[in-house]
Amino acid sequence: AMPSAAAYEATVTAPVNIAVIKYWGKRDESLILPTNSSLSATLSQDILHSKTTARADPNFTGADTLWLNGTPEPMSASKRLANVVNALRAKRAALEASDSLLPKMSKWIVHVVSENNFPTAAGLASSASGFAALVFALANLYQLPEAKDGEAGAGRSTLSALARLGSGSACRSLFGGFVAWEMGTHADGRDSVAVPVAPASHWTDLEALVLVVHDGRKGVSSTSGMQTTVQTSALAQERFKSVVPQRMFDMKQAILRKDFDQFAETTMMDSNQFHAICLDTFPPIFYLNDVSRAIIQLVTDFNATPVAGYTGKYKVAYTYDAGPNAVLYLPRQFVRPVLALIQHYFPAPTDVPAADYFADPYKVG
Ligand code: 2P0
Repeated sequence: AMPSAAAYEATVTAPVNIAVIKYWGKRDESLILPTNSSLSATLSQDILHSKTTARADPNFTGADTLWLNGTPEPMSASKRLANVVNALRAKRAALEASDSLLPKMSKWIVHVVSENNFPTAAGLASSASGFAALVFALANLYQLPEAKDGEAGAGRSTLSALARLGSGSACRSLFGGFVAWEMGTHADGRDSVAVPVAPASHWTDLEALVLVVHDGRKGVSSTSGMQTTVQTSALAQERFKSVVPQRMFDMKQAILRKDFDQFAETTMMDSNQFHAICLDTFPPIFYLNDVSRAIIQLVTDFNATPVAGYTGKYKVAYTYDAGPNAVLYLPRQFVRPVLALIQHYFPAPTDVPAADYFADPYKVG
């Protein structure tokens, strides 16, 4: 009988990130290289994360398989999924080639189980945390040196480039806190990686609120939507060239200085411009709806209302991704008043349990 070889397994979690400088446009579709740099804040993993277990076993037969929220799918069914797994397997094979004592895990079938601890009905993209968790789980399973690097090490950025092959925004979920995705200049994508700007502990007063306006699937997928934008929008070309570089600089400075006014203004203007280039796309893409726009008006009015003892220009900032749901960033002192305003102007529908309507605020983590 064959001696039974050990199986290996690794379990990790990865966080959700919400961009404050938006990624929208690719210069290379297969390597997922962006037309502009972007920057995000990570939401606390205590509340929102993808949890992924990867297992390699010499006795597994059949195909590499992913159970995503319980549903099995061969990993070869998705080109992006296959690209990510193949890239990590190649890194493991290179390690094995240089050290004959290592188990030949790269030859074994892998099973991956991935779950989000937030309902898809939260209206938050799960591809970012999902691909980040997949890459980190496989890197740990394969005991890659990059996986041993903490968030301050270069290994994490190297892994972020592999998450990028799954979904662009996923590269920003390999870190916590405030994270830049530098677009890079190389054609092979080696410098199109995520880099930490500041850890979450740097700015503990900043909170995020997720306002679910509509929990259905979006009409136009990000991948095809941004393709049409790059092909048809002249305004987008102006954004890539003349607007985003300065905003990346301003945003990093705002975060490092914990300057909420600069952070808020840049965040809101960049959300507006992202939706403007969607409108400038032909045929146009509409992600905001009337409720989204009413929330923008409410935030604008609240910011214009003086609060005794507060000297800042802004008290809350909105941002919207490829859908109608709002994410608000705000200093902790304004969480209660803003939630009270939201409840007043957008009372809970009678068919939604109060606990679902009014969950805890999300910490930026
Ligand atoms: C972002 N979004 O920066 C922007 C803002 C949506 C609006 O990244 O084609 O799902 O997989 O690279 O990452 C959504 O795009 O697109 C996105 P692919 P992805 O968060």
